[in-house]
Amino acid sequence: PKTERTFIAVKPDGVQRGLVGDIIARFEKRGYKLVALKMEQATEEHLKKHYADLSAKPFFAGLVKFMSSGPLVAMVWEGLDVVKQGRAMLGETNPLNSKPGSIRGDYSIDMGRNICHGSDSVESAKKEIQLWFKDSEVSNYQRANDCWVYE
Ligand code: DAT
Ligand code: MG
Repeated sequence: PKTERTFIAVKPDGVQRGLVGDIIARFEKRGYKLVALKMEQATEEHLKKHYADLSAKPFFAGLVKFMSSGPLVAMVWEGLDVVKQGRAMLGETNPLNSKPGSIRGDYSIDMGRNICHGSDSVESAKKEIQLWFKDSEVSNYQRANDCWVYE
């Protein structure tokens, strides 16, 4: 359970707005462990795979275009319940429904500029991590302070 992993991305708007450090800091301070990170300008082809479940939606083309419009920061975070907790830390899909204290609730207004992505289930996290990272790009390491994060 402590080794559950989730895929978190700072979208191109979050990168442009200088929010990468803040978003990383929130996961670090919570106690989660960073196991993979890269900056990448993803292709539309890649993003169509990432958002395949949404391909029938009217906003799909615009979403893929926006997500490919600049570099994003892709990450894998590890820890207890990190998929669900990560979603809670991001806030709701619509920033207007996101509570202050969440990333979207603190930094965004518009659904199409909600600055971050997080896997919505353990299953989709597995798929997304495989889509964005090679096995060799994900680090396995022990953190010396884990005994101060987990009982
Ligand atoms: P989330 O990113 O919270 O997992 P999602 O997977 O349903 O939300 O949709 C992916 C992204 O697509 C979302 O972050 C913003 C955009 N989006 C979702 N619903 C939308 C809508 N009704 N209109 C415009 N953009 C939308
Ligand atoms: Mg989603």
